[in-house]
Amino acid sequence: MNEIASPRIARSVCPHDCPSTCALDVEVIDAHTIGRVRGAKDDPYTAGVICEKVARYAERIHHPNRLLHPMRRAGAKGEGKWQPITWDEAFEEIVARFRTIEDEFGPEAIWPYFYAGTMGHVHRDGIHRLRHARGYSRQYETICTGTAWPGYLAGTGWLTGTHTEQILESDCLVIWGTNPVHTQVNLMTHAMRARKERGTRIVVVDIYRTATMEQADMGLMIRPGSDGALAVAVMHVLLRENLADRDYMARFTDFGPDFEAHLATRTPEWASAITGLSVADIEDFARLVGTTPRTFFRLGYGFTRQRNGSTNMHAALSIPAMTGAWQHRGGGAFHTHGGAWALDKSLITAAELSDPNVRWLDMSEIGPVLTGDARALKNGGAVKALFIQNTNPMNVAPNQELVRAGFAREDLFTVVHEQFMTETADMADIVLPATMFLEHNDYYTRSGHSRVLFGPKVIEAPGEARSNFAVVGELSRRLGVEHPSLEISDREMVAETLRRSGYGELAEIEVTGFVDRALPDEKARFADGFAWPDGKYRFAPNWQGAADKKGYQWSCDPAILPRFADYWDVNEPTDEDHPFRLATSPARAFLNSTFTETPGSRKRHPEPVVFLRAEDAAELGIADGDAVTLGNQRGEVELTARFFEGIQRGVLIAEGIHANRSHRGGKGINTLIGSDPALPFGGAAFHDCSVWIRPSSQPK
Ligand SMILES: Nc1nc2c(c(=O)[nH]1)N[C@H]1C(S)=C(S)[C@@H](COP(=O)(O)OP(=O)(O)OC[C@H]3O[C@@H](n4cnc5c(=O)[nH]c(N)nc54)[C@H](O)[C@@H]3O)O[C@H]1N2
Ligand SMILES: Nc1nc2c(c(=O)[nH]1)N[C@H]1C(S)=C(S)[C@@H](COP(=O)(O)OP(=O)(O)OC[C@H]3O[C@@H](n4cnc5c(=O)[nH]c(N)nc54)[C@H](O)[C@@H]3O)O[C@H]1N2
Ligand code: SF4
Ligand SMILES: [Mo]
Repeated sequence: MNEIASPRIARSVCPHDCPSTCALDVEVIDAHTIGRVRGAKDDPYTAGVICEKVARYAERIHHPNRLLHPMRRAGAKGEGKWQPITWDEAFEEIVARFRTIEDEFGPEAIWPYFYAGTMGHVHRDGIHRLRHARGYSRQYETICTGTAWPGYLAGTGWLTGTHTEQILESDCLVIWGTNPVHTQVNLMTHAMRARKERGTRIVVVDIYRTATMEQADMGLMIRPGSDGALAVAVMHVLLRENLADRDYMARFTDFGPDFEAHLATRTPEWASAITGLSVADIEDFARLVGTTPRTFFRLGYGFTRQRNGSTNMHAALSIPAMTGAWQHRGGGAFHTHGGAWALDKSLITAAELSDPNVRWLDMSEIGPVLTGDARALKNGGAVKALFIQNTNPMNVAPNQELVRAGFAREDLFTVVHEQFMTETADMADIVLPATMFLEHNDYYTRSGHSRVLFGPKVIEAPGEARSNFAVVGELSRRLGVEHPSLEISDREMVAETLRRSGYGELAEIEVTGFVDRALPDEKARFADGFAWPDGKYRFAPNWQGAADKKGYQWSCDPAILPRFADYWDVNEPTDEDHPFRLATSPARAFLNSTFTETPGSRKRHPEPVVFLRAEDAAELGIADGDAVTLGNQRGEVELTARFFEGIQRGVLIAEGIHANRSHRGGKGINTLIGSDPALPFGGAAFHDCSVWIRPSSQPK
């Protein structure tokens, strides 16, 4: 065990799956207890501001319901009966079951399943050591970034963009398909500062009047999934009104007569019918970005959680390539800094043991996978065991009826390593208690900005909780794995990874707590060209190039994709039986399903509600506050109706992933969402769903 430094204020990093990755100042009361958590003032990105849910972290880390001891299921699956066991007994049972399954069905019958409960690389990605060493099924990681990244890559060839600090030099900030007031507070800190200091105009593109749109100078409320239409109509106006930078396009893009002819048909009138915006709105937006060279496009994840989301990302990203905004400081676009880290994580993941012949299973398709869908199983055998860390698929994964049926299988052996008795842990055979970020060492990359930060262990873990790294290590050893990563501590793993990656020595890094990996400004803004061999941005997206760079797998025939930046009509259609479009946008005080356990967050979001227009409700006999049922071919979910005029006719918004058990009827919002892989490379279309709605009191 490492020695614990106990200063009154410890520097740390928020570990949650949020682009902000805030630098934190944590009050340490004693070796087991923290007090207030504050945003670090001396971190230029955090700038002293963090979200309310993490400011109250003491509620979470010292929560009375934290898991403290390993447990074995004592009743039927999901019945909630548990028997405490020792770690030794837990490991013995897991090893015995895994061995039997390996022998009988082969190693691919075991699926280590994880996501980003902690974003620390050592404790998040260390699970791959077990997978690679034993030849267990691989996980195709689509649930969050599967639609967003390919769209960006297909244009620029690289996942980087203009430094977010340069928002202070922008004259216009376009916040597109993201709701930073809820999901990334720092962006708002910088946006508001820019407006105050420079008069920066703020445009927000979303499908309802979000808390972010409330703050905007121009709010564009569009129909779900219609972003591509808005983007190409903006480009139509830019060309028509001579606002496109033709010199820039000739040097830095593949712009040509075919694309110009294509855009000639994408008129504002055409886009008005698809987006629901007026022609004047579209023209005003085009003129604003066309006459403001320093326009910064902050492109989010939300608008890509549509079946056509990848093409929408690419279309929106194409606007600054036409205006030449990339040429100016404070101009261009940003989605994630993920391409810039150049980390050597091979020791964390035991990359050299990875067998290219082992099948990939798509994490978003966990429902079909566990219920024996041959396509989802890649025509291989059934999954017989799950080892889960860092994620709560019984609540967050789409197509919940299948997920639930899968987890209920008697022949499935499920191990869940968790901090709380989540709805996934409820379905386990063995539950193992996990540490929280202040109880272990890790480093964190910041996707919304260029710093890599160190988060040291500052207090002792409660009960018998063990870290992900320790548990994977011990399980691997007991399964007979030999690997250098099994010989070292989490702190040594951080140090060695940073060293191998050329970041320097941890002893020096921990003095400030970070390394800045900002690319030179010109490189981040693609001032010397984009990341394709000819240096040119692709208005004709290079999907195969994106697939080659990231190992993406096609979920459709490449020939069906639009040739150029465009609106692609492949979303779930509405029809007479399913006339409403539902999106499941993020709630402010939850983070996916995390924080649904803390009192402060529950107070802010006491029950699952769905926003709808009073006019729509009136036609259906729904009153404000009524219990309503939403349904489609995948199932039914109950929520409380809330009238909201900041939403369009025919659209429903259910903010946040409440626990399934918080819904009357016990079915959560992801019951309604499809798990069919989004196009072209998979991913879940969480905001693309057609449903009916009726008062729950009314029979079908
Ligand atoms: N408070 C809070 N913070 C979070 C999270 C959370 O759940 N709660 N989740 C975290 C995670 S894992 C992630 S990946 C990030 C995601 O953060 P974001 O990038 O902000 O993405 P989303 O949260 O999915 O959705 C953002 C917005 O996209 C809108 N949207 C949906 N469909 C469309 C569309 O077709 N067009 C347009 N223009 N907009 C659309 C939604 O209404 C929503 O307001 O946030 C992280 N931070
Ligand atoms: N309807 C709907 N569904 C969605 C989304 C949406 O917008 N709408 N968003 C999707 C997105 S973007 C994402 S990223 C996924 C995220 O889905 P998940 O990855 O499941 O994220 P969380 O719900 O935050 O659950 C993370 C879990 O990890 C646990 N955890 C945290 N730290 C540790 C640790 O150190 N060790 C261990 N063992 N466990 C830990 C937490 O207690 C928590 O239960 O959800 C997706 N689901
Ligand atoms: S959840 Fe996001 S905004 Fe809140 S402290 Fe963590 S990184 Fe910062
Ligand atoms: Mo995410």
